[in-house]
Amino acid sequence: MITFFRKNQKAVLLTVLVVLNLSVFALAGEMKNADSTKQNRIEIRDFAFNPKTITVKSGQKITWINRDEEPHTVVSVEKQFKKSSALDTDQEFTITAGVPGTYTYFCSVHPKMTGTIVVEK
Ligand SMILES: [Cu+2]
Repeated sequence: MITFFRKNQKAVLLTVLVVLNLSVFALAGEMKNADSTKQNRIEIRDFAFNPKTITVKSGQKITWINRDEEPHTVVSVEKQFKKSSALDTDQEFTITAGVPGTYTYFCSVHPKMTGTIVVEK
């Protein structure tokens, strides 16, 4: 029995390596999938939009979430999208990116808070 294992040690090792490799590929595939369906999320934290600038494709959704204890809003400077209501803690606001271009926005409660959305085709 021991001899059998010794003889087959290489084969077992190879099998383990192949299985590990497959899992790595599966993981990479999943990560790729996650990327193609990635959500464009902007966190509002410490009186700032994070990321401050985001690039999305036209038709994609963009979601803000307020992580502060203060209410914040999301208002397009040039009214390129509907403005949000005052977002409470952990409340979200979602828009769909429209025509390509650069949209700037701010928080109407704290106008120094600004952000930019770059919409690509
Ligand atoms: Cu604010």
